[in-house]
Amino acid sequence: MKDTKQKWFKDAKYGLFIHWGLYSILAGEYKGIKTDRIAEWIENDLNIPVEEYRKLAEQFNPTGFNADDFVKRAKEQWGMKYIVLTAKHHEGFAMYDSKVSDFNVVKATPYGKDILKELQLACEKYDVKMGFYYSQAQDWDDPNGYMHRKDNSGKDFQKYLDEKCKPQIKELLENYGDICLIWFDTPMGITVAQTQELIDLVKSIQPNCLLSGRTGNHMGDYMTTGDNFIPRLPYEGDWEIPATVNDTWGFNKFDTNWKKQDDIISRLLKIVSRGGNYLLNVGPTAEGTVPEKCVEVLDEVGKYVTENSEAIFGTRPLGVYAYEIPGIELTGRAHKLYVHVLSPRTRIELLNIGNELKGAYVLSTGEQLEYSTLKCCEGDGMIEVELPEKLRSQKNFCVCLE
Ligand code: JFZ
Repeated sequence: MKDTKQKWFKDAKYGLFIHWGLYSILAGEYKGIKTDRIAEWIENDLNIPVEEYRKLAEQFNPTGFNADDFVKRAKEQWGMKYIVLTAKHHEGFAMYDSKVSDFNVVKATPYGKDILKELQLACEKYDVKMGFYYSQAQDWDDPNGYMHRKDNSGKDFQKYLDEKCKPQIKELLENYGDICLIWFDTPMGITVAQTQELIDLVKSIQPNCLLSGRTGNHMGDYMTTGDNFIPRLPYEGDWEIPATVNDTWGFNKFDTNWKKQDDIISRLLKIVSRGGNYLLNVGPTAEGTVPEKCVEVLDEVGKYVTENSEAIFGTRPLGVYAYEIPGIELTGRAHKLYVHVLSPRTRIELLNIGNELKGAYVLSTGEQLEYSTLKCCEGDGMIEVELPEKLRSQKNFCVCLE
């Protein structure tokens, strides 16, 4: 079991993942050929020569990006507590001012500004925690970086670690304020000793910086589940689910399979009730904006999250999964059970969660509700909350039981 021993992580519940890089320019298509996989993998999947891929940097000019708006929206409108940007994805391109490699946003693009720095300043202004994603093993740009499903023989992986990976991580930890976590990813081919080198480096600079479950060899600080995976039962310890709103991470102009707001709300609550954090991704366009449809969904989810924040943030996992009541999700903290009503109903019936109740009310308005309890035997029983007429046709509200 992994324990971060960090309250912020246990309380955070909902964060924003941002996959953004040169792949956002291609947006799922290269020379008329569409990729049938996730968009940020296009270089690897369509075998784009490194020299050609590098040239994309000359087109990267996201003038529509405004870090301040972005972070403000994530915090105030979407209700998210932390942000994780791809500082370097598998493509090897740094979204910050790196002295280690010129293949970075400041040196190689007409934009010329340090995106991570802009994000850091906005995160500090709005009091949002910032972390970054860093692909520690795969680097398709570096001659010694790992490449998936390609011939890696003859590469000097340690050289890549020593000359690019570690120096870049050092830069990132020294120049961008407090980093809440590093999202290392897909530790292909990395040994226990090499993983330890990375961990030692990170902790020597920022001892409180957490490391994702994909740091390698089960040596991260918390567990990272498979993408979009919702466990049936609570997991022990601290964990996080990386997830998409559509089916890709990096922007793909052909992927319009946006999950519905109700689906995202229900996923978030299932994850929260089982003790995890939901790291939900947006893939900005090459212009630096988030697709309108995606914003609409996140805005709607955000309304629920901000109206019912007490029932989400700082809650602790429940052990009542026998109660998979259709249309209801439960979250809780000491002496409070939050009943999230996600489809219309006339009453809430809960079996075997105890029978002592001090009150029942609509969380967002404080409106008191009629309830009754039934005692079968000691410690057993039923709670019934009758919903008033006007609430019976409604969904997406939360009832607090004290
Ligand atoms: C990785 C990346 O390759 C991908 O581009 C994206 O960044 C995503 C968040 O992470 O892909 C993975 C890695 C591990 C699993 C799934 C996708 N997994 O263990 O299920």
